[in-house]
Formats: sequence, structure tokens, C-alpha cells
Amino acid sequence: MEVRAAVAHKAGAPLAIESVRLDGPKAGEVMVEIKATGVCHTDEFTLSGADPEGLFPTILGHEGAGIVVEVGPEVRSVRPGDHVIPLYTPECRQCEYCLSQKTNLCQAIRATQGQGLMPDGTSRFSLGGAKLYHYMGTSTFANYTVLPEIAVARIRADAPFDKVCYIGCGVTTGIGAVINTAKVEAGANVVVFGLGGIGLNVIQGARLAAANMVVGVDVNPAKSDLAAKFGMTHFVNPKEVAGDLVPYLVDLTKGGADYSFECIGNVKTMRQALECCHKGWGVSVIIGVAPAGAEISTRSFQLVTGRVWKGTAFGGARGRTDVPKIVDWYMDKKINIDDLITHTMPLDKINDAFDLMHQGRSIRSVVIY
Ligand code: NAD
Ligand code: AHE
Ligand code: ZN
Repeated sequence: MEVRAAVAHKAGAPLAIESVRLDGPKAGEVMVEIKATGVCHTDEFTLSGADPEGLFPTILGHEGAGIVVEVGPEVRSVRPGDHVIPLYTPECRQCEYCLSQKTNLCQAIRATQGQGLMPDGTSRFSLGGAKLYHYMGTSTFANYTVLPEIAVARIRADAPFDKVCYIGCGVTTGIGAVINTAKVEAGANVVVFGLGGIGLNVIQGARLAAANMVVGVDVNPAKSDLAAKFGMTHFVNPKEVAGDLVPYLVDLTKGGADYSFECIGNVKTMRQALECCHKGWGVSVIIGVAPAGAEISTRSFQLVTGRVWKGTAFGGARGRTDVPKIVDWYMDKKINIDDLITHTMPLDKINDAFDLMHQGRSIRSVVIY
């Protein structure tokens, strides 16, 4: 069938709205009508050409919500009419990784996903007879997409697509990093680098965890009001700190952060996030995705003296299990998503979402189909 999609033809170019061909789901796959999708910084990262796994031409987008319209043979866990959130971190519940219960990084389809293909090694999308690559197994910048069954989370039918799509990445990543990865305890002092679509969800997670001090660090002071509304207790603009940022943060937190989170994707701020942690026990969690070739560094002494460096993907969440629960938290008003969605637009204005991100004017832009 013909579907409408924003096609990334090459790195660095605006997306082109095109009618593209989408083949039906094969065994173990489902077709989903995408009703809304958020635009995450990672889409921008891949579009910019900085992603070593970036393939073109492709259909980006990994933060969607929609309705199953067709299922392929052997699909058992969802059926047409089900409301779902696509998962770029699937949950097969059978692979060594899922069974370990030590990680959310299901590897059942990771190899083909990284090659922009469905698990059988082919693409369902094409344009003028030429293959288009899938992206993160989700490709939500199309009004219909095909995904493996293990890469959708079934959610309640009364949840609004234009809000809960954000649970497909940003909300779950930020809150999950606090709860699943860092396991922040009540009374902890937390420092959050980057107050964008991810960092504000870390802040909201820190509030859920009853953290004490929640310090937000951002070079854009326009982010501080919303961050305060979400639970930030102190704002630091590195451009206004005389001298080094790290000792400033260590002083502010009276010895260092119990937990810090890097939500920018910059290896310099990753180092600062680690080094502002408390000697002996501070844990720093890397969420930001740094460009190809960039490497983190610190003095080994930082780790020898008890600081811990960790990373997290999709907030450590097991999608099919955890995402429906996070949707419930939203519906029960335990978490706030509405105030983070600063802009909405139709698909043909999707390039505006990237412009707003570059200008630092949006938290989340959501495309409504
Ligand atoms: P965003 O653009 O909304 O926010 C980034 C924020 O960082 C902005 O507020 C910006 O002003 C601030 N910033 C930039 N440079 C800074 C600096 N040097 N010092 C302090 N602040 C600075 O981006 P986002 O959507 O929140 O994504 C943040 C990062 O998280 C990206 O790298 C993205 O790719 C990554 N990400 C990772 C995961 C994961 O699973 N690990 C999931 C989603 C996003
Ligand atoms: N493809 C990149 C890395 C991109 C990356 O780290 N992606 C995160 C999700 S970001 C969502 O906004 C992730 O889940 N990573 C784990 C995985 O298996 O991809 C690269 O550097 O090659
Ligand atoms: Zn994302």
C-alpha cells in the first residue's frame, strides 16, 4: 500500500514528505497505523550524519503510538484494533539477554535492526522501486509502519496517542534512568546535565524517587522555569560559573552528587557529570548519545576513589512489561507529560520540529497524523 512518510534521503538534508510503498507484515510482524510521533534528539543525531549506524535513505522516528491494523502469520500477542507503542528496544522474553533479568537490551533482532531491516533481512518500505531503510526498527515518521511483534507494547485504549507517544522514548528513558538504572533513593542529591526532553524526565523521576537536591545544569537559561516546575531545586548555567564547573557543583551538593545524569550527548559534559559525583559512592549515568568517534575520558583515580560510571538505553525499561505501566502512571496523573509537549504539527511541517530543537525553543515536538 501507499503511505505518507517523511523520508531522510541523505545526512544533513531536510526530510521530504513522500508517498512511499509499504509491504504488508510477514511472519511475526505487525502493521501499525501511527497516530502520533515525538521527535527526539536522537532522530536529529542520525539525520545529522553523526550516527555510525545511520543509513540513508531511511524513514526516521522512534517515539510513536498507534493502532495495529494487520498482523502477519504466527503473531499471537496483539491483534488488529490494539493500541500500541513501538519499541526500539524490543522484549522477546526468550533470548539470553531477556532471560538474564540483568538488562533490558533484548538482542533477538538487534543485528538486522542496526542494518535498517526487518528480522528476515529485507525492508518493507520502498520508493520508486528502491529500498528505504527502517530506523531503530520503528520508523514512526510514516503514517503506517511495520514492526516485529516483539517490538510493540500493547497499551490501554483510552490513552491519548498525542501524549503517550512520548513514552516510546523520552519519558521512559528519563524516568527509567532514575528508577531502574541508578535506583535513586529518597533524600539523594542529584545533578542533571541537560534540561531537554530527556533531562526534564530525569528531574520528574528524581521527584518520584523523593530526591533531596535536584540540580539542573544547562547553557540555555530558558529551560530553568519548566525544570523548576518538574522538581529542580537549583539551576546552574555553566556560562555564569566563574572558574571550573566541577568544584562548583561539588560545593553546591556539599561533597558531590549521589547521582548525576548526562542528558546532552557531549563527552566533555559526561566527564564533568562523573567528576561532580561524591567520592566513595557517587554514580554517574550516561544517557546522551555522543557522535561517532567521540570517546569519554577521565583520570582512573576518579573510579579508584569510588565513583561509578554507568550507561542506560531506554531507561533500562523492558518495553512490553514496563511501558503499559508508565502509560497508567500518566493516566493516573502520577507523571506529567502534557507540559513537556511544547509544539505539535502535521507531518508536512516535521522539519519545523528540527528547527525548533536547533533553536532550543522546544522540549518535545509531536507530529499528529
Ligand atoms: P534536547 O536537545 O531536548 O536537550 C539537550 C539539552 O542540553 C538542551 O536543553 C541544551 O540546551 C543542553 N545543552 C547542550 N549543550 C550543553 C552543555 N555543553 N552544557 C549544558 N547543557 C547543554 O535533547 P534530548 O531529546 O533531551 O536528548 C538528550 C540526549 O539524550 C541526546 O544525546 C539523545 O540522543 C540522548 N538520548 C538517549 C537515550 C538513551 O536511551 N540513552 C534516549 C533518548 C535520547
Ligand atoms: N546507533 C548509535 C547509538 C544510538 C544509541 O545509543 N541509541 C540508544 C537509544 S537513543 C534513543 O533516543 C540505544 O538504545 N542504544 C542501544 C542499542 O542497542 O542501540 C551508535 O553509536 O552506533
Ligand atoms: Zn529517543
